[in-house]
Amino acid sequence: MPSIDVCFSPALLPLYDLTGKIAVAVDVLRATSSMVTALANGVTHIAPVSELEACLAYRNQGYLVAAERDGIKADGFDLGNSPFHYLDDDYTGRLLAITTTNGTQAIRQSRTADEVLIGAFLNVGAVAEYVRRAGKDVVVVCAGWKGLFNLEDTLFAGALAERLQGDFALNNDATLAAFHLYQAAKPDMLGFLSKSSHVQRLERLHILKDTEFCLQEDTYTVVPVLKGDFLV
Ligand code: 3SL
Repeated sequence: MPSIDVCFSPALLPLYDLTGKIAVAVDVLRATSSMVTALANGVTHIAPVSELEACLAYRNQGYLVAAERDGIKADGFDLGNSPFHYLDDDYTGRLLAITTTNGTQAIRQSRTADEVLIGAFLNVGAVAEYVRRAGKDVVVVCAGWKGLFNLEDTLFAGALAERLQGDFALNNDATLAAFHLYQAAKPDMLGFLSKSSHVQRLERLHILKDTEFCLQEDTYTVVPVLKGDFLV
C-alpha cells in the first residue's frame, strides 16, 4: 500500500527523499489557492518563480506578472497573490508568472520528486483522486512561513490524509498529527485558525475574505502539475 507523509516546512526537505514519489506542494494562504483559482479560470500555464526580478522579466514574453512579499502586492507587478485577483477579469488563454514569499519556493524545492502537484483546500478532492490513481507514495510539502511550521498547510495535509485513508498508509507521526489536527479543526476551520500567525497577519492587512475563500473545499477540479518550469 502506498503511504502519505508530510514535510512541515521546505527547511526540512533535506530529511526527505522524494525520489519516485509525488510531492504535493501547498500554501493554502494564499499562493497555491491563487494558482488553482487562476488555472481554473482560464490561465493556461503558470511559471512559479523565486525572485522578483526574474518574475518581472517574463513580462517581455507576454506574461501577466504577479508578486507578493510579506502579504503585499509588490510594486510594478500586474497582480498580487489574492485568489480574487484571478476571478476579477477574463484571463482565458493568459500566461502567468508569479513569485511569492513561501509558496513558489516550496514548489521549486519539491522538484526532486517524480511529479509535483499543487494542492489547496479548493482542489483537495481532485488531488486525492489524482494520487490515488497514480498509486505512488505521496509527500505533502507545506510552504510554512520563512522556514517555520504553519497550521493551515498542516490542516490541508490532514484533509488529504483523510481523503486517502484506506488506500494509503497513514503510518508516520507527521501524517497522524496532521490528520488529528484536521479532525479537530474541521467543524470550524476559520475559528480554529483565528489565532494562527498568517491569518492574523492577513487580518492586519484587512484580508479576511481571502482566508474564507481559501478554506473552501472542492471548489475546483483542476490539479496543476509541474512540467519543467511551468504549472499546467
Ligand atoms: O508566502 C506566500 O507564498 C504567500 O502565499 C503569502 S500571502 O498569503 O500572500 O501573504
